[in-house]
Amino acid sequence: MSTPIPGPAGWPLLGNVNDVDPDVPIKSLMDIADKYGPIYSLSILGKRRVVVSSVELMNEICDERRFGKVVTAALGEVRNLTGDGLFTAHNGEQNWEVAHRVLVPAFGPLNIRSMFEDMHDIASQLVMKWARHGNDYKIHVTDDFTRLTLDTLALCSMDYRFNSFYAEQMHPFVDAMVNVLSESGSRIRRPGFLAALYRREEYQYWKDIKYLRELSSELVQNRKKHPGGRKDLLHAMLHGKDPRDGSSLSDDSIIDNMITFLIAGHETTSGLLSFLFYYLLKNPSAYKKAQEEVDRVIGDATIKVEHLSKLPYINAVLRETLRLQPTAPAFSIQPNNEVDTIGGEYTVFRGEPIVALLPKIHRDPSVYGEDANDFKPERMLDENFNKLPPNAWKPFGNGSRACIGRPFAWQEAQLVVAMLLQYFDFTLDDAKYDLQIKSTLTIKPNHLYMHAQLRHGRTPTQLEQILSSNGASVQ
Ligand code: FDE
Repeated sequence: MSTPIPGPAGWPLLGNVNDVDPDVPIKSLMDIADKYGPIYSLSILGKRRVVVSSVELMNEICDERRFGKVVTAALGEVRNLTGDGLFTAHNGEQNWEVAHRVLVPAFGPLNIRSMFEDMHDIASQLVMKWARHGNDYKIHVTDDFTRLTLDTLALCSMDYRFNSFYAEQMHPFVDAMVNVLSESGSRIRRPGFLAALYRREEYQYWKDIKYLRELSSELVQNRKKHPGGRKDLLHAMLHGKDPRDGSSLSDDSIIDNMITFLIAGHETTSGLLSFLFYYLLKNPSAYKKAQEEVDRVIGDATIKVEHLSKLPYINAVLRETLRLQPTAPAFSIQPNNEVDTIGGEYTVFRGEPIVALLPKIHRDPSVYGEDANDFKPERMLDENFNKLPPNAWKPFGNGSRACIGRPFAWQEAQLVVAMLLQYFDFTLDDAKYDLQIKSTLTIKPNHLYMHAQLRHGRTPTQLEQILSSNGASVQ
């Protein structure tokens, strides 16, 4: 016997469009879960979606023998830019298979370690910007972290410098990318027959896509002409061979994936860093423990890659931040078979996405207890983290389609958090600030501002000397 999946009643044709606020869709989905429970269904413009928000159901839908990723909603629109690149490929697409096998070693621990100096270089630029501006400067937290993550990705993946810290305006590549992403979100909310009314937006959208692909193509051709000695991700894509049949990536596939890394890695990682500072600033005892750890392990030394594995509390802070605020807040799967049953009673169909609502799954009281909504890094220290039931913490997605950039993002975040705590004391601009969330494809804090005071009475010039003695380009 199949039980109907609960959910809010919708309007004819439109379905539940009005139940999901386009400005805060994730909050809407969480509110509906509070009302209808761990599984509910919505119909959006004639298409049904099932939303899951308990660890028990998550455990079932993470079984790749039964379920696989489906590219839907805004992610489906992003395909116009990145085609069958890793993030936007449908399950089983041939180019995903090849790119995945070629890129897994490139994102492996040794390669990521070798990117440490480049990551340190960009992190030093951020540190110097805040040092030079001084304590009165109101830091727009998400903006500066986005500059950091974009510049880091572009440098580490294709040896390109956006130099975002040296310009008031973002690089045109970044503007075009941000526009395509935001349009991808808007396009799914307007039925195709309305496209004619949005001629200006459509024109800009396709123009931006063309520009992004052309610039990426130039970078690829340029590298082919002047190979140099760099072993970055572009190098891996140009020279890597699929271990299965020796095939390599086409130029188109390389371009798809170059843009993919920037898209998949910039807002997710910058959101993580922004939420992390919000939580530390709101939880002084956690802040103190994190800073004490940095002082004890790194002290006054220049941070080295070896330090990163010795910062268990900061690791726990990162995990706890992504538990409460998984910056890629949902992913969608569908049954491998035409029909399946979940929770022993609910029928689900292929073609109807099942959405894993991570911020709810990550707060399931049956796993995290009654204080699941509180920020408590201790619960994420290795000894506790390793005891979590399977699939209770999934901010990097699932199985073969999980985040390939995880070690990259982790190393970058560890480094940046450690450096910032080492050199600055932070305060919120408005001590009464309460978290507001801005949703696009990802989530990040809205209107979050803070101030940074150099520690130990250092001057910016002294800091510059310390950082440039380590080879960072901070002049
Ligand atoms: C992916 C990913 C995911 C899954 C999604 C789905 O399923 O749909 C997730 C959830 C994620 N990712 C998350 C994240 C977070 C963070 C912080 C990050 N992420 C970061 C990063 C960086 C980089 C570079 C990246 N990232 C990348 C990526 C890619 C390429 C992908 C796809 C994979 C496949 O193959 O599919 C992802 N990522 Fe991430």
